[in-house]
Amino acid sequence: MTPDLFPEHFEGLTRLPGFAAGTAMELWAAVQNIEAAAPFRQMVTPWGKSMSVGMTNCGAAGWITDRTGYRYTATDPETGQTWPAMPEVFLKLAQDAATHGGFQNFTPDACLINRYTPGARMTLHQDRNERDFDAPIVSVSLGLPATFLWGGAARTDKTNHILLENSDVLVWGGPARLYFHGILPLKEGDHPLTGRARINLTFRKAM
Ligand code: MD6
Ligand code: FE
Repeated sequence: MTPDLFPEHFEGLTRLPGFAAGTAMELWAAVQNIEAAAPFRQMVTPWGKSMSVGMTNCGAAGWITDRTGYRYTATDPETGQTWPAMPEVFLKLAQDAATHGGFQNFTPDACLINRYTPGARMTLHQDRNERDFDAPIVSVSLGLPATFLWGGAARTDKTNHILLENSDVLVWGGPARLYFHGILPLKEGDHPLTGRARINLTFRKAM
């Protein structure tokens, strides 16, 4: 299989269609290993709402939310253990993608893993809990397709819709690092790799 590697460029955002096609099965197997040690859970926002997306992490730091706020932690509050190590296949893919997106020497220390089942969504938000906004974010989609909303610097800015399919990768940084974005409610479906789910890996330099 030859993925079409024609990048699409938006302001501060590069979409690499099919960039993870060669490693998708290995990535999915690694997600299942991580899940066995650090299960997906629906975290609670500081406003007391349970998120529709299931989340876990791997790497030295993991993103969490609870009633006291959003932050990165070294340990999983559910298990008291450190987050599972970032698999080599994750790290290499993230670094290769960052290079393709124009960011050399990306050294992610955190990977947030999101699991969407039909109906789950992510409302417009900014990623602003990382220490270093010069580093990009690399985002990998596996399984069911989703519509990514890509806005601007203000929450009320008009949003573009970008389709994210299995093995698509986004590299995001520079002027758009703090732009608002989200995911529309996932449509019903059954994917050969992941079943009734979409998985998103977002790699960040958090600490
Ligand atoms: C998702 N992604 O694709 C949610 N954030 O499921 C994000 O929130 C995101 O894809 C920052 C950079 C890339 C992303
Ligand atoms: Fe985000």
